Amino acid sequence: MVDAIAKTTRGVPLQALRLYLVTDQFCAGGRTLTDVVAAAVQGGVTCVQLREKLLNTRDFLAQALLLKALLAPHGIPLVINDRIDVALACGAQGVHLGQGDMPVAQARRLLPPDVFIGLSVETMDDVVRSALLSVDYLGVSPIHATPTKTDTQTPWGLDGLRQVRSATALPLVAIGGIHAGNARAVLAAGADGLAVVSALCSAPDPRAAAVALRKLMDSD
Ligand code: TZP
Ligand code: MG
Repeated sequence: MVDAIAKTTRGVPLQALRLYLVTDQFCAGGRTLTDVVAAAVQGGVTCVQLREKLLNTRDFLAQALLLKALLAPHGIPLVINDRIDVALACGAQGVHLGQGDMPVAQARRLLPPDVFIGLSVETMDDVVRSALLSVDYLGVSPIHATPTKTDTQTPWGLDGLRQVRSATALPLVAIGGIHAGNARAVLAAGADGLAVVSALCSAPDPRAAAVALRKLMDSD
């Protein structure tokens, strides 16, 4: 359940994790990420993660700075996937780490205390270990199999998500195969927020897609 004034450990309102856009230049087609994100923000996205696998460091940072300037006036946090150096250089509010990325303890030492950390959990062992880490939310990954990312562990499914929900008090952001057709079921299974790539980045009208998702999510 989401409490509008509930805060994560680093003071991030839970509401900020509610509709969490993860970028993918490939899904954006010929459009710039900045244009896609700007449209999705108009539609009600609450958090944006820059996830960039192809750009060199300089271009990654340039994209991060563009998004930071776009999001800051809306009070929407920018999260950088994996790259602590890029997060520090652009002044991101958050970092998202996978199980193969820099360990949370070392990342925590490098980051200012107010920068929040999200951690992907792919197995129940990951969830159990997260209890000892200084993380602010868990990314439950993937909920459903998705063509957007195929190098994943076995999908959690809704039953798996329910098990994660009962195993931790940390905020849960669900990711993987989430769209307007299943968003409410994922929330009902215990997610505090939904992270999506293709449902927004591939949408012909990312603003309208975000509006539709928010409408579904907020009619709980
Ligand atoms: N991590 C786990 S699944 C995934 C990531 C980045 C991709 C999710 O993409 P989509 O298009 O929302 O299914
Ligand atoms: Mg990663």
